Amino acid sequence: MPDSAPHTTRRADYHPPVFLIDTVELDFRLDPAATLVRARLAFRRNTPGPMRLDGVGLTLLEASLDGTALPQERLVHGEDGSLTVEGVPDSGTLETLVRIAPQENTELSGLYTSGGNFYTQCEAEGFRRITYFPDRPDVMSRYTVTITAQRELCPVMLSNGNPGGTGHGKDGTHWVRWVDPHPKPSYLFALVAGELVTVHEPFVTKSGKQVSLNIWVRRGDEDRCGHAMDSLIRSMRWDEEVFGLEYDLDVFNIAAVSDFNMGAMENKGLNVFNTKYVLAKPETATDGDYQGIETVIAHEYFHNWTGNRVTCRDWFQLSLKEGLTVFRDQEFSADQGSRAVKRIRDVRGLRAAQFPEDAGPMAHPVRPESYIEIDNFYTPTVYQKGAEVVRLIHTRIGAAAFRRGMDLYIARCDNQAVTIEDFVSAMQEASGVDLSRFMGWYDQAGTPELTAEDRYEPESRRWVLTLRQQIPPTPGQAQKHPVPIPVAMGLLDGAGTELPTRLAGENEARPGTRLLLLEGAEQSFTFEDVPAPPTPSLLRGFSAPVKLKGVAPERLRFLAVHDTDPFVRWESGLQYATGLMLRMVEQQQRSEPLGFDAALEEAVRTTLRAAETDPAFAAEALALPGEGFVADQMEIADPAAVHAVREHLRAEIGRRCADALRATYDGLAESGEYRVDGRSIGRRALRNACLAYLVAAGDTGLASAQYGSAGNMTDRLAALSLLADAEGPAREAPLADFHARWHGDDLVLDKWFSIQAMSKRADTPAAVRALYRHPDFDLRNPNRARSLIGAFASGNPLHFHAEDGEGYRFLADAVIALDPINGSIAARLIGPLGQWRRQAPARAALMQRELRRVLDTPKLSRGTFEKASKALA
Ligand code: B3K
Ligand code: ZN
Repeated sequence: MPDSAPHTTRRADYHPPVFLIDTVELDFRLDPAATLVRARLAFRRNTPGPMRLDGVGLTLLEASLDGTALPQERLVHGEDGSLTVEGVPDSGTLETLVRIAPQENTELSGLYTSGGNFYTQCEAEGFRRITYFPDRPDVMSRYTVTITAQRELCPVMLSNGNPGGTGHGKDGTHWVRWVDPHPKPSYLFALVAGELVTVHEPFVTKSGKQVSLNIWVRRGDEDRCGHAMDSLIRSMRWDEEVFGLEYDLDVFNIAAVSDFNMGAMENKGLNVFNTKYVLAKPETATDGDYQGIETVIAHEYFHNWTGNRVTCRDWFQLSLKEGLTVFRDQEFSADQGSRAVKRIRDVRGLRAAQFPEDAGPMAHPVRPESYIEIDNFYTPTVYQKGAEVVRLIHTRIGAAAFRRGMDLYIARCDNQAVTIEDFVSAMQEASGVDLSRFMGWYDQAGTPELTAEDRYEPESRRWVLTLRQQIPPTPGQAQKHPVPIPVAMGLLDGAGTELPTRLAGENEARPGTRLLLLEGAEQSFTFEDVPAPPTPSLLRGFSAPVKLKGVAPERLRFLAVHDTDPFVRWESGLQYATGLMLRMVEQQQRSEPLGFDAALEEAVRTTLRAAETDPAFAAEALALPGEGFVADQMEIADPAAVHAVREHLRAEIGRRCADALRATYDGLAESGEYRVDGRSIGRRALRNACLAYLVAAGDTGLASAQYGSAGNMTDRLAALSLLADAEGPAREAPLADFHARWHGDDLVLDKWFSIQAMSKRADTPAAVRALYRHPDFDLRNPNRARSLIGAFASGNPLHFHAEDGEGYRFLADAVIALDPINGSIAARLIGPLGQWRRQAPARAALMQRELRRVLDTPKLSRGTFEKASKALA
C-alpha cells in the first residue's frame, strides 16, 4: 500500500489557477543521465493565493525571480515534489534550472529515453517531471523551446510549433529552436531528439497554406510509413471537407517510438506515436494493424482542433476532447469504407470493453466525479461511451445542426480550456433543441436497459409500442434518472418489406427509418394504419448505447434475414446465437449432451451465398458471439462451460457446412497484388473466418498449408493462431518458424507472444509462465508486457479463470513486478481481477486473494492502489 492514503481529487473542488503563465521559454541541454532544463515563466496573478508549482522527481539547481536569485527560505518543497515560491509579485518572470535523468525514467512519463533517443509523454501529468509548472490544462501558454545536444547523439531535435532557428555550439553541440504560436496547456508539450530519419510529403491546405508533413522513424523503418502518411493526408482533407477545419502550423511532425504507454499522443504539431500505430508493410502488419493505424493517425490529427485549439478546463472534462475525437475518427473511418461494418466493429468494441466496465467496480460516468490517479480514467467509458453520447446528440439534432454546433463551439471556445457544458450548449443553440437532459448521459454511470413491448389492435389497425428504460445501480450511484434515448426504428410486414409509418397525430405516413425519443422511464408510441401485426426493427444503427432486452427468438431470426438495416441484421443474428448459447451453457452445466440448432446452419449457408456483395459484412455475420460477451450475459459467469459450448458449435458448423465453407475459402484465394482497400480486407476476413470453421472441424492441414504459403501477415497470422491450439508438430513447427523469421522485429514478435497467450491448449497457463521468462520477454516495454500479460488476462477467459487460480496468480505476480517499473501499465493490466463479483464463489475468493496480495505490496503506485482497492470495495 502507498505510505500515506493517496489523495482523491474531486470535480466539485475545482478552483481556477492562482497564476497564469503567458509565455514559457524552455532550454534543454540533453544528456541521458543528466539533462538540464531551464524554464523562464512569465506569470500573472489570476486569483488570490500562493504560487505553487507542480514537480515530481526534479533536482532544483537554481531559481530566480525577475533576474534575482531566490534564497532557499522562499522556496518550499512539498512532499509530493511540488515547489511553493513565497512572496511573489502579481506578475513577473520566474526562472528555474532543474536536472532530470531521462535514462532512469521507466514510467515513460515526462522525458525518457528509448533506444538511445529522447521522447516525452506529458498527458496527463508528465510535464511536472520535466520542470516546475502549474501542470493543469487550464493554464495555456505560448512556448519557445531551445534544445542543445551533442550533434552525434542527437542529429534531429524536434518540439512543438514551427522551426525557429538552429546553430552550433563549441564542443560538438548544436541547437535547434521551436516556436509554437498557439497557446497550449503543458500536457501538449513534446520533445523528440536523437537519430531519426524522415519520410516527407508536402500538403497544401484548402486555403492554400503549405504544410510540411514528416514521419520520423529509426533508420530501416522508412519503408513502413506509407500507410500512416496516406492516412494522415486523407484525415487532413476529410477534416477540411466535413468540418471545415484546416491545419494551423507550417509543419506537422509524427515521431514513432517503440517504448510508449498508449497508442499515440496529440502534442501540438509533434504527435508521438507507438510504432504499432505507424509502421506497416504487408509482410509484417495485419489488416487489423492497417485499420488501427488509419484510426489512430486520424484520431490524433483531429485532436488538433478538438483537444488542442479547444482544450479541457480540468481532467474531469476529458471526454470533451476524447469522446468528441473518437466520434470524429469513427465518422472518418466510416466514410473511407463500409459504414455498416465500421459501426458493427465499433459496437463490438464497446460491448467488449465498456459494457463490462460499466457493470464492474470501476464503473464511472463519462464525466467522472472523482479520481485518485487520472491515468486510470483514460477508459472505454470516457472514450467509447463518450463518443456514443456525442453520436446521440448528432442523431437527435441531425448532421446539419451538428455541423453548425461544431462551428459555434470552435468559434466560441478557440484557445480556451472549457467544459462539457460548453460543448452541449453550443449544440443546443445551433439546433434549437433542448439538450439539457442529455447531461444525464455524462453524469450517470451504468448501461441503460431498454425493453420493448407491443400490441396490435386489428379493429383500429393500430400498433402500440411501449418502451421502458432502467439503469442499474453502480458504485456510489444507487439511484438513477431516465436519460433521453433516441430509438431509430422501422416496421416490416410478414414478407419482410419495410412499411411506411404514421404516428398518431401525424398527417402522412413516412417511408423508412424513423426516430422515436424515449424520454421518461416508460413511453408508448401509437402507429396508425398498420394493416397487420408487423415486426419492429429497433435500435437501427445502434442508435443508443443501451442493452435492448427480451426480443423474441423468432423475431430475431426474421430480422436477421429480412431487415433493411444492416446493423440490425447483424445484431439479430448475434442475439439469436447468444440466446442459443446461453441455453446450451445450462445443458453443459447439467452435463446434458449439446445438440445443434439447424437455424445456425441455415444462417451460415445464407450468409455464404450472399457473401460476394459485402464480404466484410459476411465475415462479421459469420462470427459467433465471443466467449467474453456470452459470459457477460450471465448472472454468474462460467468460462469453461461457455468455452465448451462455443467450441462445440464451431466444430458443428465447420462439419455441417464444410462444402460451402470450403467453396468460399477456395473462391477467395488471393490472386495478384496485395491490397488494403476495404473490399480486399473484407475478402481476407471472410476467407479466414471460413478457415477457422474448417479447422474447428478438424482440417488442421488447411491452416498449415496457409501458414506456409501466405504472402502477407494477415493470412499467416490467421493460420498460426489456429495452429497454436493444435498438438505436436502442427503447432511447434510454425511457431518456431515464426520466431526464427521475426525475432528481430518487435512488433511482429509481440504477435508471437499474444498468440501463445491466447491458446486454448490445456498447458497454456504453464506456457505463459515460461514465456514470461523467455529471453525476448521484456517487462519494461509496454507493448511486450501487453502482448503476453494483457493478451492472456483479457483475451483468454478460459485459462485466465483456470480453476486452480493459476491465471489470477500469474497476473498478480506480473502486476507486482511491473508496478515499480511502470505503475501506469501495471494499473491497466490489473483490470480483469476486478471482475470477481461475476464469478462463482470459489473463483471469486481466489481473485480477491490476489487483489489483496497486490494491495499489501509496499510502495504501490497510486494507480494500482486505486484499481485494486476499488475492486475490493
Ligand atoms: N490523449 C492521449 C492519451 C493520453 C493518455 C495519458 N495516460 C491519446 C489520445 O487519446 O489521443
Ligand atoms: Zn484522444
